[in-house]
Amino acid sequence: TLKMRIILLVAFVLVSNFGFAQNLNINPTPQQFVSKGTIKMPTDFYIQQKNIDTATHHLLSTFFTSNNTNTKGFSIIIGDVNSKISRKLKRKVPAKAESYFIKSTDKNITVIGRDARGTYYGVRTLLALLQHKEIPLGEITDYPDVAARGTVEGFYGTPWSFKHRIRQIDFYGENKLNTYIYGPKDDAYHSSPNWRKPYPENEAAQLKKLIDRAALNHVDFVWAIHPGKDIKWNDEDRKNLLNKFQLMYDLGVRAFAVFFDDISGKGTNPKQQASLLNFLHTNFIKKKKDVKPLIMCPTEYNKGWSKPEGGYLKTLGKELDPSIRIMWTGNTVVADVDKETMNWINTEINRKAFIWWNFPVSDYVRNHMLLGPTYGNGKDIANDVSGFVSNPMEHAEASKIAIYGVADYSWNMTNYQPEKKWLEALKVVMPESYNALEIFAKHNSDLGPNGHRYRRKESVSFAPEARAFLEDLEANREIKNFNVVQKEFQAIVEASYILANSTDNTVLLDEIGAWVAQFQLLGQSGLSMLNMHTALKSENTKDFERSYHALKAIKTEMYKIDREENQNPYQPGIKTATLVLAPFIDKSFVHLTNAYNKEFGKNLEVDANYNPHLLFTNVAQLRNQPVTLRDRTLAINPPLEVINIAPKDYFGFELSEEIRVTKLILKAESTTAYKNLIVETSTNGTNWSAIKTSEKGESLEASINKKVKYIRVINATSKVLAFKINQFWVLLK
Ligand code: 14T
Repeated sequence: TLKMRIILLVAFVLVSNFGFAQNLNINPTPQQFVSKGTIKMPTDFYIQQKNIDTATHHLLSTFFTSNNTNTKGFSIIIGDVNSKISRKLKRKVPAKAESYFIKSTDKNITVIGRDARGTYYGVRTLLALLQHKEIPLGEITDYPDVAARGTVEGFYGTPWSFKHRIRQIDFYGENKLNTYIYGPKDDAYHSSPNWRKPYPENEAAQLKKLIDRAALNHVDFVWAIHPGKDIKWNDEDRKNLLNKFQLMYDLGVRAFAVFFDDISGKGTNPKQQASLLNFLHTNFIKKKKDVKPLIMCPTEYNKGWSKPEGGYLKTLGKELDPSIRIMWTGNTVVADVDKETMNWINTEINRKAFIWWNFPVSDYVRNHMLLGPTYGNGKDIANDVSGFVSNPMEHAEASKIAIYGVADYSWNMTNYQPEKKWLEALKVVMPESYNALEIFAKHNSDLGPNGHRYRRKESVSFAPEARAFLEDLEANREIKNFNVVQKEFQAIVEASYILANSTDNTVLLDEIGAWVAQFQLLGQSGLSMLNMHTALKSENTKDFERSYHALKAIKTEMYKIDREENQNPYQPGIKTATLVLAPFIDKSFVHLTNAYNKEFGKNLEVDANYNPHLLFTNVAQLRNQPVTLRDRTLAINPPLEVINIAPKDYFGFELSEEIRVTKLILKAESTTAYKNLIVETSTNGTNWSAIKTSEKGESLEASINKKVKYIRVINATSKVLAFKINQFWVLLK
């Protein structure tokens, strides 16, 4: 019957769609495709370009050369909705910005874009279709869910190099990302006081190259300025801003942002901020005609910091020109966003927020590599955001794993599949060694404890194995999954060798090399741990002690890497597999050594190498800050934000027992608070005695030499003190 035939046909189309999607690695995933078989790949093509821009022309020239094109070849027609192309086909192009439609038959392929960028994206997809032995026939109808998609180079730390930025921009073009917001915290000409000055000639020349490269990839190079630290709300600074924008315009910038994050004082006034932005909108953006609407990052850029009583966000929402886009990181500084997040902020600001997603940025956990999948954001917020950009790691190439996912999520949200895209991304960044990279990346995803309390899953498939192993071990049972665990450690060691000697992405290897070395040692230590178990079972003390000492030696080597590589002042060192693998090996090691000591009356040292001391504070902003012990130095991981210390507020340490402390150092961003702070010690947490302090250079110092259980710095005045803590540590005897 006819009904039957329709059902069969529908079923066929669905099934073939599925196969079509699986075989073609098109990132982001097209919204719609109807596939009707394939034809053999032609050798020659006849390209008819109707109305295409420089970028698309350039892109075509990367594939179609004089070697594979001539007028007798297979016809490819490329244009936009204003070109002379069949009206019937043009009607199929979605009425959305950046959309395109492709029809491929056994006679020809037609690519039609809604606008110049849509045509460019259509050609991107076309070139992906031509990567295989056969051309899939059918129709692709495609458009982005989110208008602005990409990254914001907005992290603290070493800005990306020129070479890395070029690679990033090319990558964005390849993955249909259209936005690169340039706002590195450590570019002097982006922030105070030099934002008023032109870039030096050589820097300007490099920026120009990046801007041109962005244009060639249909990426908006959004140049951001961060003037709030010292801006004066007067005509002179308005002129300074206009002047700097004009200089950047002359370099080719056609999209601008103004950041008011991470500032205090006069610059935070929302009325002034709105008035300034409206001024720029009227006197620059509108006048130029070829410049995109402004993007602004508010001072209260997350819900946790917003003070509804102050009306900051509502003022922006009311007063800012409706075209100006407002950035938002979510409920906290580092957060995933969902429908509820969007409903709240969009009501406050009277428009769709532009999401600044603080992942995979690692500037507050610099000893970690964040290589896991992109996940956690709601898949139903496409219509609630005006943009979605990721703030990446200072490791540009390694960040591509996450960015690849961001490209798909922001283009085709409802169909987004985190794990699938993660595996694809690994293949894209390491076309040869991706299997090794997968082993490395799946164990290097979490951030460890941190002040923002943002965590990622890690070692997901191995975690239950580790748990089962430990349960058997501790119950003194036979370990049922010994072989599984052994295989994993073996794979870790082997993957590390493969990565360390891989040649398919040496740029990536430069970034992750120290972590790979650490990972290899960790895997090796796991194998030694397993040997300890085997030797203990067969009562082979010689083997046991060799593996025991080997494991300790490996730990020493890991310690050395941690002390030598990546020595930044914030979170120095190299940490690997900290969520599951490392604690698993440690726990097993302790258990096995104790069991051995007991059984054979030995006294091998069990060194659990963890920090037994605690943070001691009543300051909410500091409560979740990790505390680290390196050698004999006990330190707070300094947060990036300004800390408000109310009268009688304090921060310091509670030691595990009474220990002799010799020295305390506080380094704040400004030294003005020092005279208002008192250093105190106590043995019981109730009775305190003050210690004499002195200012030495930039820091506040106290020499102590006393056995104490508590030590703290306290605000002894009746005023709130506000300062950034750059360093805070005590030296233990
Ligand atoms: F502007 C923002 F939306 C934003 O997130 N700013 C910074 C960003 O540059 C940084 O990379 C990110 C992660 O550390 O978080 C913001 O930085 C902070 C975070 C704080 F908690 C700056 C000050 C803070 F207090």
